[in-house]
Amino acid sequence: MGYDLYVVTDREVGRGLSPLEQVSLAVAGGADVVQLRDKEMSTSALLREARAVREVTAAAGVLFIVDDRLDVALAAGADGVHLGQDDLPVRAAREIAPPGFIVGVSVGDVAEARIGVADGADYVALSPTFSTASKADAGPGHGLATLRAIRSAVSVPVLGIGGIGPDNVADVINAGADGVAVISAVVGQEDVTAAARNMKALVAAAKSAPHLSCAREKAGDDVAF
Ligand code: TZP
Ligand code: MG
Repeated sequence: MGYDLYVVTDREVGRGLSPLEQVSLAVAGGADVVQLRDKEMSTSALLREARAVREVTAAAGVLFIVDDRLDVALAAGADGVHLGQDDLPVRAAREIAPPGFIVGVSVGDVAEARIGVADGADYVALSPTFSTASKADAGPGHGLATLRAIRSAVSVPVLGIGGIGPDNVADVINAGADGVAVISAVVGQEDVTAAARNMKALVAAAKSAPHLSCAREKAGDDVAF
């Protein structure tokens, strides 16, 4: 299963849609992975939402990741957890999680990516790839050169997250990303399903275009394509 289009829920950006509604609409548009990310809900409410998201994603064969909360992810039967640099350490999550459980980690540079993978991360996300208004403390974007460097440094899937939309998604794939994780480009759009379908098609097009395939092979070089 791929990571081409990884959709993250957000209460504010999602224009009043519940996380479950955001997930359902994104899944209808072909999201490959969904992440339940909600920092406001009580733990019991988050678990209820996660269990409902689990049903929708299981029926569609879509990977389900919970942000931050390994306990909620395990209790809901999610496929994995996504951890930041200040969250439960990847190594600790790996020790608790059952075999096959996905542990993803946000990284800001090559060193963090290498450590994440050494500690057992199944994928890394360059966070933020570009600057974004969707995460208050995201800081400035690390850019495509860092993405290329991470791509050549680790062998697990690499995602871009932060500031990615229809206009720059091909650049991110071209720099060697296996997929893109987005909030506003999908759940912030009026037609969430159509936005997901469009982003997914743009990722697929970038991956299949011959000159971009060539660029992907060379990702990691300091060459401008
Ligand atoms: N982590 C790093 S940037 C970000 C998260 C959750 C926000 C991404 O939102 P958008 O709207 O796709 O820039
Ligand atoms: Mg976190």
